[in-house]
Amino acid sequence: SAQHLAEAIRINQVGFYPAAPKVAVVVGAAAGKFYLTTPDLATTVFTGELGPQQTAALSLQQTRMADFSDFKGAGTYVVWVPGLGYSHPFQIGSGVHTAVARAALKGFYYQRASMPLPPAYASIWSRPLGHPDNQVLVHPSAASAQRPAGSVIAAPRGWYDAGDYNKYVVNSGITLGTLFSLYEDFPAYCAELNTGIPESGNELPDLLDEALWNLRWLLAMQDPGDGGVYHKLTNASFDGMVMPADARAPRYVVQKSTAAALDFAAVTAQASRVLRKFDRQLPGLADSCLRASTTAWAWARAHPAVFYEQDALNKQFQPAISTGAYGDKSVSDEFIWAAAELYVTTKQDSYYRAVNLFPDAQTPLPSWSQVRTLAYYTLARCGPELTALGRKDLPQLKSRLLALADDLAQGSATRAYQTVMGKSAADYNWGSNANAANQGVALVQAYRLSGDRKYLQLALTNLDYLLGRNATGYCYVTGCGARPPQHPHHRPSEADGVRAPIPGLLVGGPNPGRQDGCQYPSALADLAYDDEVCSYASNEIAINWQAPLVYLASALEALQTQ
Ligand code: 9MR
Repeated sequence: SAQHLAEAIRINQVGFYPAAPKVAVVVGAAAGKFYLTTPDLATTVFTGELGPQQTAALSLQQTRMADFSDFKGAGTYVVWVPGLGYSHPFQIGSGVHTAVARAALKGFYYQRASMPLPPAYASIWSRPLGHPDNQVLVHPSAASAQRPAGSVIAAPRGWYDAGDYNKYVVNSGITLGTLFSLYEDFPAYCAELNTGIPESGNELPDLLDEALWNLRWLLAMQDPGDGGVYHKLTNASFDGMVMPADARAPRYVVQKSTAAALDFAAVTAQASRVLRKFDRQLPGLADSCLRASTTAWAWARAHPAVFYEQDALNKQFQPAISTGAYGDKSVSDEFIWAAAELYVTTKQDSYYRAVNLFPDAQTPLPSWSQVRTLAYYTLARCGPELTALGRKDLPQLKSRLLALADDLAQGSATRAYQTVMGKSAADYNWGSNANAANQGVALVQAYRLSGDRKYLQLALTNLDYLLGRNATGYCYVTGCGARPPQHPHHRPSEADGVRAPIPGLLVGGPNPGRQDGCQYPSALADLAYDDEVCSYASNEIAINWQAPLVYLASALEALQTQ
């Protein structure tokens, strides 16, 4: 029987909690036994029977389950299937995803603009400062009386959005919202999550120090003259594959938009709430955030339909802008999110009444362009502290969030990969891994509301998905597991001369849209993934998929030790 690595055995390459369900999915195996053994194959600790053959709905792979949930012993193991080979090694143990949670949060440090990353914190990925952003030009599309075209503002700090070096307010919104929500949901766990960053020695949790790096940039994106918020801080066109310090194209703030103002208002209201208890360490910041939030909200109410339309903008203004658009012409959800955060922070009913919180029966999975459910998470989380007006809707919020979770979970137990991810091809768009992670977050929310551990197990299936139990067999986080991406679309990883990509970064994932025109190994929904630098549509890292990975891994760690 074969004694070699079998990529056909798909498994979470990091590992399993002792008491949790544990499955591998085996592609193309005959019926028969499987064995859980030590990595040298010398000692068998568990013997099982492969499940019946199934056809995976999207990849059409012929699969069988290897379920070893009954084995609970801590250690390092492989799954061995006679005639096929053995799997990548993985661990069983408590705290098995700690390193993933920490690496994923550290990923944000590597995305920091305007500071050098010294070897003490960035080891072999250290690099000089890039993008000081202390001399940013006001683009003609953003000109105002006080800030005419060509005037100069400072908006340093922030995280690079993704594989590119621009800073986009809309995408920063959901990203910061997700990280602040992690803190609000699991403050004790977050206080212990140490990432070894320059601020690690201070009194704030590293998660909040990291978030502050982006929040302080975000605050500078507001025009103090009118409260409006620039849609993005960007080059006119994308940089080449160079290091941050070598990217010196002029930087602009461009047109204000309603979506940017509302995402800004939501996040700064939430930040004000979270940072309030650190008033001593951060004097005045919680107040500044709330003032920024209310003035951005007022701007959005006065300008409820100013959309960022890059093509239209380029017909009117020079230089033309060709970087990420994050255009969103439907902002009723952004209004709901901002209103909810302002309501919870201020307890003023006027914010609650300003929007229709339940415009239809949907509870949409969050994405950068659809943030309504972030409002539901926050209202549900802060339920007991709400005014009577908000409390009356708590039963509805709970039933909506449980319905979302139940809807996501439907059929997962009988799918070939037994993950919540992959219910239909609709899960696989640009940034499909954001869907997998955000589904996991939604399931954690359902657990928090219901106390039903089945939702935690369902959330775990999507962490298993991201870490290797999927149709491609990749562990989608750089530097994690045995088969992570080697060539993410990420300028520093490509340009730094270090063979290994920067660690802890989640790539976008399978995307049959293949908008980059690269040579994908497959066009099928859950197989359309290309581990090449070229592939910005399937292999780019981005802060809006990084944040729900941090949330999911951290929440599962926090909850399994309780
Ligand atoms: O995540 C974004 C995706 O939903 C869009 O379809 C795509 C094209 O507009 O853009 C993605 O966001 C990218 C952004 O525009 C620029 N920075 C990298 C982002 C991730 O690929």
